[in-house]
Amino acid sequence: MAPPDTIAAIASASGRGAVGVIRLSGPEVPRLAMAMLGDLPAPRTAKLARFLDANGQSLDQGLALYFPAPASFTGEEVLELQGHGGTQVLDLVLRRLLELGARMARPGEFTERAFLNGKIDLSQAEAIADLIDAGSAAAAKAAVRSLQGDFSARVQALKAQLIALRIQVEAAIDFPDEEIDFLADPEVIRRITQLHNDFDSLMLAAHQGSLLRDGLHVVIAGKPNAGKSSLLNKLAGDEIAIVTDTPGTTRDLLRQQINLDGLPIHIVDTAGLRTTVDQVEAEGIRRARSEMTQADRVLYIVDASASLANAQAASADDLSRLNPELALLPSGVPVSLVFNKIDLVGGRARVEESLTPPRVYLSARSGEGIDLLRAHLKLVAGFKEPEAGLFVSRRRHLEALRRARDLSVNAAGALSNCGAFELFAEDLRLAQCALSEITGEFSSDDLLGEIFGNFCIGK
Ligand SMILES: Nc1nc2c(ncn2[C@@H]2O[C@H](COP(=O)(O)OP(=O)(O)O)[C@@H](O)[C@H]2O)c(=O)[nH]1
Ligand SMILES: [Mg+2]
Repeated sequence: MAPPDTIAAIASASGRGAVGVIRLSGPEVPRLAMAMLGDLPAPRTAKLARFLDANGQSLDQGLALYFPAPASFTGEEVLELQGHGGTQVLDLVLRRLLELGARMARPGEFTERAFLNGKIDLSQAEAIADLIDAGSAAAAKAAVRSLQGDFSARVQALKAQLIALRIQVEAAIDFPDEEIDFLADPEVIRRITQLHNDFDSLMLAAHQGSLLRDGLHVVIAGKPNAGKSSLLNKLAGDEIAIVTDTPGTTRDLLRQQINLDGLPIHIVDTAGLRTTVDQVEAEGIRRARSEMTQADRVLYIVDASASLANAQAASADDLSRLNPELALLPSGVPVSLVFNKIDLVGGRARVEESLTPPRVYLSARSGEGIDLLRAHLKLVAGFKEPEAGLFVSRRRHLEALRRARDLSVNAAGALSNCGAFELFAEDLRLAQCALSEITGEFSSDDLLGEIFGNFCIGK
């Protein structure tokens, strides 16, 4: 492989700021520092320096920090220049560095180099992006924990358990005389049980961690005038959607993100479902439907005052007779029924979790029952109040964990049903590979490109 080149980027946010940071990483750093500063600063010591142009004139002055390889963020030679945070002055310094032979860094390239040089594993690299993008304090705290390696450590612990079991069974394959002992060994049974318990608890924690990051995608649907846009506004605490009593007001999809005690909820308000000759409205309805297929949950709003004389007593049959659109909701997407406008029928705000689908009775106008809907959303997401020790994780991690867990359950089955040692060992090996995908010991270039491509430049 060709030796890495030296990359440079403005690492601070774009725009005007008190301080602007330029970062450099690669083997050419000492030469570039000499040219730019006239001197190589002492390692890991802040040095006040002038940043020079080709003629030795000052472009700026600020602090220079030099981190010799391998004790740096990327594991390479690193120089950080902290100058004034104006767009022009930062550009001038950056341009001079490019002139001297540095190359503009791609998004996430510093972090990618840190990963490739073994400074952090892949889930830690992802945690850096998650920390920067965190939408709530809880998500930020969880991302820091992942960055510090809490999640990786739990994955590594599972891997160690898999390896210990493999060693034991492979010994039994090599020394067939001991087979009988192995199967009856209470230690092996105990280890398998322990492994499955640990998988379950890590998956539970990872699920919470991915909720913190990705949240719940909720689509509000229903007939025109049921109060969908009013509900969006109430949940968001703002007048985001236009509310009128003219049916068919909402046509475009309206998106809004709210935060329920750390759980991000991505809400989409949609055009009311009905048959229409209006082309624009019809397109809105088509988009509403397609949005629903991707939702984690559809809130189907029923106007309790119009659709049903007595919403409280409505049976499932009444409901589907009066709301034929209900049958058209995409299958496989969980639905909650929201009976709105209870203020008009003198109803009481409440929630019925045990019905299928569950029902919430509220008034989007008065706000009565909105707290019940919020609690309902947290419940259906399986979200608990963020506890200490939570870490952030991604869908990709959950999938890999699920695959590894299923393989280890298979393995145990193969062992207890037919004493198939080879199958057992092979399934455990595959489970181990699945876990390695999380930390990045096995990862395709495509995956790396996707992960680091979503970073900001300079990170
Ligand atoms: N009394 C009452 N009126 C409501 C309630 N929610 C919405 N409305 C009214 O119903 C009409 C339609 O509301 P809107 O939110 O635009 O419905 P959408 O077409 O489903 O988006 C408006 O006049 C709202 O003020 C409610 O809870 N109680
Ligand atoms: Mg609307």
